[in-house]
Amino acid sequence: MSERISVMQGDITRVDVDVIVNAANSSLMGGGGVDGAIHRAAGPALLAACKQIVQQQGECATGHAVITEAGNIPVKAIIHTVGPVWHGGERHEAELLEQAYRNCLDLAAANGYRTIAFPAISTGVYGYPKEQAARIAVDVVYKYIGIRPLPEEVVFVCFDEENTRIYQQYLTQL
Ligand code: AR6
Repeated sequence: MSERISVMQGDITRVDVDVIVNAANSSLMGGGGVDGAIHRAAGPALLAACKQIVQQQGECATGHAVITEAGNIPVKAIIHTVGPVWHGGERHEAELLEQAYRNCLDLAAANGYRTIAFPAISTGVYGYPKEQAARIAVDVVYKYIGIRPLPEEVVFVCFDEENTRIYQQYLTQL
């Protein structure tokens, strides 16, 4: 089963999968980091789609996820989730991060997508300790795909070397 999970270093907007995940904020109006990169690559159609969602159902709460078109990025869809801001670990951060990953996997599966790429949610601006975040990401995905057919393949796309090394280390332990 662990052959269904892989790690690579790079830019998530350039990965060949059905759906990519964005580490967004609750406003869904874009931002820095991976969110900025995705909005830049996708173009204005993505912002318009996000605005429509916020108009219809309000902002996206921490741990929740929504799905949109992908604009100019050559994937089928983008799933936007909001990871927790790290406050020291006493504010349900782990639970919220697990929830974020699980909701993304649910949305991908519900839409029939076979391959999904995740960034290291919350480990940039939101300050989640990288080792702890990687363990949660890998554990949630491993358990999820262990009992479900979809998504068939999950790619963790790390931007920095530190996260790449951490993820590789956890994956070899599976
Ligand atoms: N591809 C893959 N990963 C990336 C890319 C990229 N192109 N660019 C950065 N990363 P962050 P967060 C990595 O800060 O911590 C935004 O402003 C980065 O190295 O993007 O969840 C949102 O609007 C890090 O490991 O997201 C929110 O306000 C990881 O992506 C806030 O940041 C996550 O870093 C969300 O903070």
